[in-house]
Amino acid sequence: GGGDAGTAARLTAERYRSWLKRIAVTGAATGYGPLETAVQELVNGLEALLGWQPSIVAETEQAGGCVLVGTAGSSSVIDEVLADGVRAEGYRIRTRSGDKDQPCIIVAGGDERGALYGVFHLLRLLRTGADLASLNIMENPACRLRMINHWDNMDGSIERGYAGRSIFFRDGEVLADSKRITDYARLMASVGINGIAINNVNVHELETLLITERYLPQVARIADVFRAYGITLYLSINYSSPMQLGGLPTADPLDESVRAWWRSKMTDIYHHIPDFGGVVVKADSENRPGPFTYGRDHADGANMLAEALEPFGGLVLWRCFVYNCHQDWRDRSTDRARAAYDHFKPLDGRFKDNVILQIKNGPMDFQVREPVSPLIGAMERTNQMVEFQITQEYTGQQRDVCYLVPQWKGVLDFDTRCSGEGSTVKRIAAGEVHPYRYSGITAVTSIGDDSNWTGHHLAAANLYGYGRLIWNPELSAEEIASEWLMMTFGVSEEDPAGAVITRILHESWHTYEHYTAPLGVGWMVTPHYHYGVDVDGYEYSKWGTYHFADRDGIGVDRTQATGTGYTAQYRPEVGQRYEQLESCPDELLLFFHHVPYTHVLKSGKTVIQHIYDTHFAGVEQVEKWIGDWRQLEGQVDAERHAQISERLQMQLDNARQWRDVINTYFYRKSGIPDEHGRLIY
Ligand code: GCW
Repeated sequence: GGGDAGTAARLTAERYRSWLKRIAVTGAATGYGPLETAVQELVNGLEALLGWQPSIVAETEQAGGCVLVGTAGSSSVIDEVLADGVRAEGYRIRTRSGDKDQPCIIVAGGDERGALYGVFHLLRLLRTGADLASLNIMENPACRLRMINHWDNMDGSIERGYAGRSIFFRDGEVLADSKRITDYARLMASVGINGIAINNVNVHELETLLITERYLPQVARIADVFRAYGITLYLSINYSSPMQLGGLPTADPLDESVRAWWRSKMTDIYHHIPDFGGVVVKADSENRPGPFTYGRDHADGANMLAEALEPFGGLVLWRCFVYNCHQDWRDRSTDRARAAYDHFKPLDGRFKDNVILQIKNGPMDFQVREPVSPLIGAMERTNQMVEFQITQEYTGQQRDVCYLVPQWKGVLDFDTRCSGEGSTVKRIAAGEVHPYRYSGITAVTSIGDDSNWTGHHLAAANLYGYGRLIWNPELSAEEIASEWLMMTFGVSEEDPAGAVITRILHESWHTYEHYTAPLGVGWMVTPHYHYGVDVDGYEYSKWGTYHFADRDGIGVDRTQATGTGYTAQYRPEVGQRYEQLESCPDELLLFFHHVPYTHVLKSGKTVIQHIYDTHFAGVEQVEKWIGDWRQLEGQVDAERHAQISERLQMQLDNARQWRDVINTYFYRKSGIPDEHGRLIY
């Protein structure tokens, strides 16, 4: 920050000028787009970041002070730089010295997408003030499918959206000409996203029509915008479309007329969008239609769509969020956490190879803390991808700060042991553990038409961080935050403002966990909204979401010995760690065990004292952030400073309410006072 920013920017621009005077491009003009986009982005980026327009020259004239952008096979210079290591969508950036006057920077893409990602990397280097003198960077994406799911509805609303209205739809229309969509494509491509499903997995009546002539022409225009940025478009579909659109009496996947209907439907879609990615399907889940109605299973259901998509190279992303949402809370034998594994594991080997099962990171539903889903990696012969949630449904709804990259990293680094030691989720998603034909990672996005995209300015770190992390899961949460900080606020962690923002981000997930549901138990939220506290809101309900707190203890017994047997869904090395009270990590204790309030944690505290301490600490943490943030007035631009202050204040109100309700509730239940005698109501 500070008043020297202008001077600093001028100096940086001066330093870079000699390197970036000209741009040359080499690569077959496929008309497909990303290479052209790469050049355009470089021109725009240089102008925006450094204040000049580079000239575009022919490859032969490049000489010094030039950036050469190209794709594999287009020139000997590019191929030499690419050498052997760069794969599809990867790139290499090298400074080539020894040229006549000045050296040249070469951005060589394994393909067009690679060239585009390479250019965005170069722009990132400029924005973060890197030295260009001896660049030698090679990057390949960790996984093949790097996706985003939107839960946008055609009336413009967004299910679980906290940043305004949809950028794609409004009042039943597709916003095909929106400039916002181009900006969004740029944002997503800049972190390597290559696939986007634009509509909600809950496909309602109007959205069912997206795959009809009424809307396909406009959807195709959105696909054009994304294509230029190397992003493939997908749609969520309604499983009973053959009935709703085709007038058939059934949507039975084994019925020949249904199969024929889908084949012809896919032909229509590909007529409009030749590189359509495929369909996302929420079937037999939370009252959505699916194959169960016809006595068929998920493999029958998915394969029928897969067969229709196969001739076009399309994919079926079949969600595994399948559980009984009409459970009787009196029934202690049913455990929602078990559902995905119980439904899908027996089907391993039955899915066609253009079906990918899309599995939420945890067995329940994007809680602030959950174990990793035991289904991940458990199916050797079935393609899988992991689903995260960027939109902060259960983690503060972009009113409260919650930097989720550390949570996602924990999931990606988790060793499932499904194929011996080292069978981490990131390697499964990369297709390195089982030889999946397709695999990867997707996430429910957090954006809307708010001017800052994500509602809370700091929530943008999650959107950026998601893309960076799934491109390279070896990046640390700190590195990602630091890049984001520099590019968003123009400061490093050493700057006073940068230091505060960094600290808030890094403390935020634990802070949110501290003042909300303790020790992995989850779900003490206001039903339906999922923001704010309601300890028993989901307790006597049909959703399978219980904490079982009584006067003696709390938690869900999911052990094999005395509980629901959920721990047996993990490989024994993993399951045993959770099964035994002694080895179960504190932060997941109540997810796996029902214990008395006096049970002593590994931390040395009793469960009840842990509840009190963390809830007081969580609020204090937010109070501290507010104090620190106030100090930055004048150091961060006024608009962002004010907006973040306002949201921190909302977070404080929320945290206090959680603290007081939770502490009071458990004090009344247990009758055990706080050791430190603090105020409990
Ligand atoms: O978490 C639940 C959400 C629903 C969502 C569902 C899902 C789109 O509360 O809003 O529906 O998950 O993932 O399908």
